[in-house]
Amino acid sequence: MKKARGFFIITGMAGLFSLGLFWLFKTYPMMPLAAAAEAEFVDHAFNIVLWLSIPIYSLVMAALFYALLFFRAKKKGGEGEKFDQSKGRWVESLWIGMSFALTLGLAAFGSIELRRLHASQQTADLEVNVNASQFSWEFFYPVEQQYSARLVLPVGKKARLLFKSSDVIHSFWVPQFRLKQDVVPGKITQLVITPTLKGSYELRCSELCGMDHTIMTAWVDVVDEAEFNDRLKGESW
Ligand SMILES: [Cu+2]
Repeated sequence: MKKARGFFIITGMAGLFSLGLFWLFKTYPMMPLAAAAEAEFVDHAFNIVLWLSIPIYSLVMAALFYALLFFRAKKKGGEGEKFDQSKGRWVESLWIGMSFALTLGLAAFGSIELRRLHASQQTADLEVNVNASQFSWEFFYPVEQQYSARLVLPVGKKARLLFKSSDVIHSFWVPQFRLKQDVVPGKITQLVITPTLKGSYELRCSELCGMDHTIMTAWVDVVDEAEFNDRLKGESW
C-alpha cells in the first residue's frame, strides 16, 4: 500500500515536473540563431540529450522530495526512516543497468553524428586562410590574393577555413555556426562551414590566449554571391 502510494506520488510529481521543463525549453530555446548547415548536427545532438535529461532529472528530484517529505524524522531530535537496500537490490540494478545502456547509447549516437559531420566536410567550394595571433584575426583569400580584417562568406557555399596561429593556441568560434576549431601553432587545422543565413556574426576566440583574449573578436559577414565577388574585387572592401 505504502509502496504503491510512493510509486504514484513520485511518478506523478516527475511527470508534472517534466511537462513544466519541456514547456520551458520549448518556449525559451537555449541556443542562439542557427546560421550554418553544420549547426543542425550540434542542435540535434543537444536536443536529444536535453529531452532525455528532463525525465531523468525530474524523476530524481521527485524521489528526493518524496524522501524529504515521507522519510523525515517524526519528532524533533529523532531520526527519519532508514533505508539500506531494495529487496533483491532490483532498484539499484535497474538504475545501474539503465545508466550504462543510456551512456553507451549516447556514445554510439555521438560517434555516428560525428562521422556524418566529417563526411559532409570532405569537399568545399572555396578556401580561406585564417591567421590567429594575440589578439586579432586575419583572413586571406588565396585565389583572389586578398587580405581582410572581416571574414566574408557567400551564403549557401561550403567554405573551408584553414587555420594557422602565429603564437599560442586560439580557437575559432562563431556561436551561430556552432562548430569550434582550435588554432594550434605549428600545424594547420581546418573546418568546413556552410552559412545558410545572410547577416553579420561575431567571431570569438574561445581559448584563453592571454591578457586581451576577451577582445579577440572579428566580424563574419555572410553575403550573397554577387556581393561576395564585389567585395573580393576590392570595390567595397
Ligand atoms: Cu585567442
